[in-house]
Amino acid sequence: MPSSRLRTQLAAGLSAMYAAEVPLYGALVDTCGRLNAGHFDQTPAVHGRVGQERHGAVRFGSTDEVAQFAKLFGLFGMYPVGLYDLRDTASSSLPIVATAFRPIDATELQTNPFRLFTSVLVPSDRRYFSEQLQVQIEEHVNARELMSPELADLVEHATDSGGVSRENAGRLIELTIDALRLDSGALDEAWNAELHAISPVAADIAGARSTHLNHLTPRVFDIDELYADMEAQGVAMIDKIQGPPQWDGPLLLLRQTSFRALDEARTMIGSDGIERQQHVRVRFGEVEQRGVAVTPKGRLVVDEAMASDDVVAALNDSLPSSLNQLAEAGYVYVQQTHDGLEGITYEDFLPASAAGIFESNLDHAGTKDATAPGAAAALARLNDALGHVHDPYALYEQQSLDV
Ligand code: OOG
Ligand code: NI
Repeated sequence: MPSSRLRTQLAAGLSAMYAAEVPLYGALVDTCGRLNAGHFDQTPAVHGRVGQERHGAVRFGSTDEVAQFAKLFGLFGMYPVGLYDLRDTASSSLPIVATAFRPIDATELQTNPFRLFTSVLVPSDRRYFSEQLQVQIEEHVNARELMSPELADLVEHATDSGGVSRENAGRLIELTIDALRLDSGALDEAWNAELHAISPVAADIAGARSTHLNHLTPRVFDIDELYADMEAQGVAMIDKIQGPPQWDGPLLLLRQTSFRALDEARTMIGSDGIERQQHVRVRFGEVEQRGVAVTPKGRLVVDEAMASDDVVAALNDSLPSSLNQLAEAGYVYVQQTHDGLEGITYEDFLPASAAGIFESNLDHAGTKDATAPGAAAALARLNDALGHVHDPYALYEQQSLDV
């Protein structure tokens, strides 16, 4: 089976599963479809791609877990791109580094760009976890199996034989969806409370025996329009849209917003053996508008503008507003198509926005001792565990030459 077909089916299957479990996500997708249909200036090809486009997010407890799932995602034509460190991006406790699994060449991106923002906990970071807690987390994580034996076998078999056979495809997708479905089994109350006090994200990751898809994100043409429409429907959205705002020029990078994580009951078992319901917020829905990929030179200017009081004015003052001029001055990646010069779509994520999305769903900030030593090698360890993490800039560079 071509990996692009598998990826399209996986994205559709995950979306159906998530809509069944988180109905508000289904409503978000419907709203996106309705609003996108009104954008008559877009070509049918663009409508086709944007309409089915999604990203999701999963969180892991160790680099070994990420490496195991990297093999699985590879079967779907999704490879690790970019490294993100969220530990210093927010005032809340986010003991997290991340990468994103996505297609890496222009044709595969055009067929289906489904991506997964993939985080991993850093228990060795002393600003959050004591040595003793690190050992406990590692023991807990190393003792769990995130893949069923059947899924693990299918992955091994497909990896060894150079791909997924037609007869195994359906089962592989089914089992992958199962592995990413929230498990409603009872959790250890004391263990969860200990992790939760430090970081609700750490509890979500290491407090359970499984991982789960925590959101899916459809793409829209106009996120301001979407935001206003959802609010008018009475859906509580987070209070802002993350990322570089609309300015005089073409949209840059990525804008995102989300509805708050659902208040869901989970069963916890106390040390007294008694089961209690506890409220957690771990599943939400997000939406995004994607703009043009910027070069390292462009990124410096955007990041500087984002740090100023009036971001729109800063962008307008520091950048030319036409795509042509932006490309000529080396700020953005473009390609020459038969319709003329086109911006290359940004396919990745933004650490500040990611941290904002994480943070907006926390019920408390957790703790962080800024004076303790951080685990500076965490990004390098993630990179090493995956063998090779692609540099996003090199991929955009390649795309700009491909056409
Ligand atoms: C991931 C949050 C980051 C995005 O779109 O930036 C993310 C998470 O909450 O696990 O998905
Ligand atoms: Ni997201």
